[in-house]
Amino acid sequence: MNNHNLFTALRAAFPADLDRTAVETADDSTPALSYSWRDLERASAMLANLLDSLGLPPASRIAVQVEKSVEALVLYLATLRAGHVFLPLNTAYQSAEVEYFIGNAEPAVVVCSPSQFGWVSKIAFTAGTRHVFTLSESRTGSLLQRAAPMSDRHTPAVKDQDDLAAIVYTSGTTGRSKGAMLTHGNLRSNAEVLKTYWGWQPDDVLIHALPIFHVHGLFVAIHGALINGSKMFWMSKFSPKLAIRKFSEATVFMGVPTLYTRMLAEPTLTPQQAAPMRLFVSGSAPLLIDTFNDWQARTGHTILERYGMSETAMLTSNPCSADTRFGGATQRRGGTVGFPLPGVALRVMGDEGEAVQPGEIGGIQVRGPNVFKGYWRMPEETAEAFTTDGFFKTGDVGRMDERGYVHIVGRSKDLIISGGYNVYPAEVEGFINELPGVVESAVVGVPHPDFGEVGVALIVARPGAQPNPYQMLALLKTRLANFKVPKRCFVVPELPRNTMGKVQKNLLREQHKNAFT
Ligand code: MLC
Ligand code: AMP
Repeated sequence: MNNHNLFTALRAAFPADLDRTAVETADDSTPALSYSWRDLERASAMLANLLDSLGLPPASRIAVQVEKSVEALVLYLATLRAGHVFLPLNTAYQSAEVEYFIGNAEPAVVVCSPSQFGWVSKIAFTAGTRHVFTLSESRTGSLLQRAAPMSDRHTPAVKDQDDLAAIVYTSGTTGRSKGAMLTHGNLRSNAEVLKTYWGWQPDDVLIHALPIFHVHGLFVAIHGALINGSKMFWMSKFSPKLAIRKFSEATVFMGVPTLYTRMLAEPTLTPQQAAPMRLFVSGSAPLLIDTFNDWQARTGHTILERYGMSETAMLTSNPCSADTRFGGATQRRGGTVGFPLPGVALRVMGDEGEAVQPGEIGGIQVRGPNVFKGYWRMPEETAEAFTTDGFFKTGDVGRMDERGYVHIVGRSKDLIISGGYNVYPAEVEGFINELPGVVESAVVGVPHPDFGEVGVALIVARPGAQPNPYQMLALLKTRLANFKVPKRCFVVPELPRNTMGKVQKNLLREQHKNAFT
């Protein structure tokens, strides 16, 4: 029987010489550590054996909220290998957020940082999780201790294409997060398409600078390197100076636009320094045309912008080399996210569900082997997200030009993308409205030179109350992931509303558009 376990596809791409370096850490403050392909093979077997020894039901959720480390990468591989479902959680999430995810996903195992064990384990045990392990960025904690005596041989669990590999939570417009269920087939097909479309070379080396709890760092970057048997430089935290230094030993870089703007601020970014590099990829948020042009001028390289989502992995990409489907187009165009990837059907639809004329703006819908299976335990939300003919409604608004390039022009979903992280105003407003002295609030996204876009909060106070904006933001930081906390807060007499009583967020965005520029 054919095993569709994603791990087996990644493992099959490991180089024949397992003693070569697979991952080398790259951090300013600590000496580099080197992990061979054999290390990844053996360590993932040991962790998979540990998971097997727990006697978990098949496809148990393994929730992981840990700092970035190579061991965390190995835990991801081990989860796939043992046939369970990886559930990554942003380390910025606070207790209310973690409580929701654990309550909703009911993981059999939770792995957290040793410093967070107290509150995370309390939440997990209350929700019925039987096993809570710890893992620190410096390789300490109960997870590795428990795995140490385990065998370093393990036969990967047999999986079907349609079996779940991961659940990635995305916030919803109503404020309730939804777990996007991604299958082994979704992730494998996307990794294989990108390997060809981005022309991965046998000697490519990736600078891995992104967090590994979201699609970009976890799937696009890790799968891209592993399925090509490529070495990774592993930065636990992005440092623009160090990334630029590493250009001399690498060939591929992937980042959100903020990473590019931060590197552009470094005088060491020169054409000579960037010369060894082959490919710079940007995604997760709109890349400003100025950043695209400045990067070309400063390095001689043209950034390849692509577009994706947690629910779908990658959907479109600018070409890396000739795309025969589009007349042999090779040009990477700024301000576009390129062509639908091979195998991805993409259409632009009007409000009444009709296809718009070429070049016209509408809602982007997609279908393909990469599109997720649905939202975890949310059949109604899942049904609403798909059309009757099986296309997923992305919530992004765009157009396809006459040459076939897709342009994202906005979003129908009320979403702020800040430094590549998604912030749903409804969720933040819910937390603000519970603060003392607040009647109601509105959160809007405004331009920001570093994060691209950030939230600004407008608060209406209760009669007689005088909420202090700084205290409000400080309080929010104790309850919400810090990247979701608005960067500014203003107390206003009232919120502008239209005749239907709906808050006119476009007016608020206009009023505050220069708050940071
Ligand atoms: C950090 N802060 C942010 C923030 N990141 N605020 C808003 N938006 C963000 N993205 C806060 C910090 O909490 C801190 O707040 C202050 O800003 C300054 O922090 P910093 O030290 O400058 O930030 P840093 O730790 O350097 O992080 C910035 C960053 C990081 C850009 C490196 O945000 C990052 O790695 N972003 C990548 C996100 C990503 O991987 N997205 C992919 C999603 S997948 P304070 O108040 O405590 O000082 C997806 C699908 C697809 O979208 O298509 O790929
Ligand atoms: P997430 O839910 O974190 O997976 O975020 C997915 C969303 O990020 C998409 O629906 C888009 O709105 C946005 N996105 C991803 N890539 C791009 C891009 N290159 N340009 C504009 N928006 C993007």
